[in-house]
Amino acid sequence: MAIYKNIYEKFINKQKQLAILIDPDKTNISDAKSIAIECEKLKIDYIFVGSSLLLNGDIDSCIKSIKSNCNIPVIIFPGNKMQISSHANGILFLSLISGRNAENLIGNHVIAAPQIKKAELEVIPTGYMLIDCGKTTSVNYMSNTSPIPSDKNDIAICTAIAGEMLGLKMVYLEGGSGASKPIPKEMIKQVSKNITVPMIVGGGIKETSQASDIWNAGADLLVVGNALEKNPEFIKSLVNKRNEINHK
Ligand code: 1GP
Repeated sequence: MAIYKNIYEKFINKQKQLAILIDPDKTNISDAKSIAIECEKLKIDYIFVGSSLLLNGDIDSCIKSIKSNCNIPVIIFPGNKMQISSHANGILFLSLISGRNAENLIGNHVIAAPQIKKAELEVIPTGYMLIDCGKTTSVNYMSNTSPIPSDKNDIAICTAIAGEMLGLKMVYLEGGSGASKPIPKEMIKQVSKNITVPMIVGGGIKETSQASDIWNAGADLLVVGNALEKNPEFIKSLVNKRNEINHK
């Protein structure tokens, strides 16, 4: 439970956290190596690895390359039940609680459970909530579920509360990779006020001011993917912002 313990302790101490998302389909081994070295230097909290689909990428080699170049915990953020690797440190065991598709609530979990157990990964049960952030994202399409409308704070609040009541250890508000805009601040604020587990927020974060608004609204762990692929320098400014908020 080392990873969750660390996330939870920081959450209790109101320390904001930052994870970067590496997509093995878009990141070759040598890029994974340089990202890992940079993340180590900047003291990124976590590296998430996952992809909606794996066309050419290889999750094992990608994680091995990251692990041999940094000491940051690598957490699988699985796009589907096949994305499991014993080289990672942990896995988000995602229940898509915003949807009503039984496969994403329990079916895939049953299939993946023995592999995950064999891989000896730290399993972090996480309530995954898709929020409509302006366009149909891969996860909406692939999961065959409708996202929660971005102005329906009441639905988001009740869904997150139910997730916590079911024993899920974190709630993940997902705008979708490459979302045109991040999740609204007000929804983040309302959900965070109503739960007592750490909240992850990701999707469509392209500017430091958006990251700072999201942290200040109550997100504990922020995840950024696409924007870093386009502008590797962005990571430095996110780290500076996280440090500034944490040292206030
Ligand atoms: C993590 O899916 C996101 O929650 C990543 O989204 O690629 O838009 O940063 P971006």
